[in-house]
Amino acid sequence: MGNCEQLFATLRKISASGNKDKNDDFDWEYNDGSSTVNIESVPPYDHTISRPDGKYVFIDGSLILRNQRARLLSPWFGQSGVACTMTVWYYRYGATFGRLTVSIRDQQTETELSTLPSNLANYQSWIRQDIKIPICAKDFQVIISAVSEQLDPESGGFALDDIRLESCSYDRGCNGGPGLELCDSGHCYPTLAKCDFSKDCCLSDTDETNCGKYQRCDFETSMCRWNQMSGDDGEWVRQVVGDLPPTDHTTGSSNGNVLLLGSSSNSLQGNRAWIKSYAISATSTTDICVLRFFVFLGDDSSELSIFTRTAVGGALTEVWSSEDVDRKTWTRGLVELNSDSKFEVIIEATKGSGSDDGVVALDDTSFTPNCEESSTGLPPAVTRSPITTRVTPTEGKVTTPEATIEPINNNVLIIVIASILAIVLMLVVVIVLYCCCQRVGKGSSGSGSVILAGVDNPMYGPSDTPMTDFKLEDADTAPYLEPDET
Ligand SMILES: [Ca+2]
Ligand SMILES: [Ca+2]
Ligand SMILES: [Ca+2]
Ligand SMILES: [Ca+2]
Repeated sequence: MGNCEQLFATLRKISASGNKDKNDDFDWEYNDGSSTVNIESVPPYDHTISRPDGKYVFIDGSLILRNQRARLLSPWFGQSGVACTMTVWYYRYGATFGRLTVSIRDQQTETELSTLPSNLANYQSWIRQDIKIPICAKDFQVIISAVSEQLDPESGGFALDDIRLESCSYDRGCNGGPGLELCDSGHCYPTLAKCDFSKDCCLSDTDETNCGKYQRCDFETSMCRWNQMSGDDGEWVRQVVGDLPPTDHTTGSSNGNVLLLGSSSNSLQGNRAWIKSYAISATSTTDICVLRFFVFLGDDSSELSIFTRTAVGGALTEVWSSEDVDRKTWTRGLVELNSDSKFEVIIEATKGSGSDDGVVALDDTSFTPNCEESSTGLPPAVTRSPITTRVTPTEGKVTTPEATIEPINNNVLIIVIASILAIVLMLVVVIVLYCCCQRVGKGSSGSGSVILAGVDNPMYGPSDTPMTDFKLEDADTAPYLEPDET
């Protein structure tokens, strides 16, 4: 049960004593940098020192039949930690050979971890590939296999160099300290990793037990304390994962549930959806409130942003954005939340460009115990100030969840006032027209109907004078009556 890094040091530079599998079909060959290897287009230099006399291993496709395989074995390891990664440099040369895979095996099973890319772009150059070793792997061996897919043996294949494992040790005997907690196994883990739905203790579940004080949601049966909001372009949907992401974070299975935006065909690029948290009490400087979560972004234009606000409809402050997050993988996010007054957290997903690839998925949110629920909700915004301040000053994006509600009310008010004014104006016009008609009707005594042609109203007939009590009419009567009387 030794230190992974020490054990793997034996493979840091490929040596002639590299482990060969006795049960495979052919062997990785060792190029010790001498000029005895005489195969066309075999790597002309190694990766370690970039020199013709550098050392590496390779396979010679001209000697290998279809479906035959060569396996390079690591030593056996006792216990990996939670962040163990294997790095390998590989080189494709000559005729297209087949597949290069990395697997892990214990005493019972062998599991393929990765098939290394064989596209044209990485032909005849040294390419780095990182492979994550399953967390807390125990009594295991790593295997790199080349499998022939050639119809006929041809010169060509793969070369390997500089295989190493990083961050693989699982040190015991930690005494804790500021920002550290102790696993039952004697290992230490960061305090901020407690109850975050991510295993940080091997040999026990110390860090993921006794989580009652944490406000957590794995989205398996409900949205917990998260609420949908209006004023955005749609809703997050709690659902079982599909093509993307292929597994949720909680269970790591295709049956797990996540909160998703963008899987349906009616979700368009740039569409946004918001959820908000419960109201959280003002924070103190000593006991910070932290939100942990896991996000899966489908393509480069999918986005997740996190804001806080201290009033309903009030200004939003961006506290986290996904600009540097890797795509198509579950990524852990962590944001410290500080506020002098009670606040809510708003999580915004923005659909990316790909119809299927542009998804945004959220899983396993957890607030630390200092994110205490406020006994009352947020007050409404006193004045409208739809200005978003960003932690990163490089962009000036303005996002105002629910801020659109009040402008809509203002618009309604404007429409109502405008309607009333229009009706009053129409009444005035009708009255003025009516007065003119009355005048003309009386004045011309027979020709008034000509002026009001098109207005079908017998009241304006030549002999009809029912409106004599109308003051304005009275005042104007004399001049118009004059012609008739003369
Ligand atoms: Ca080398
Ligand atoms: Ca954890
Ligand atoms: Ca919504
Ligand atoms: Ca889940």
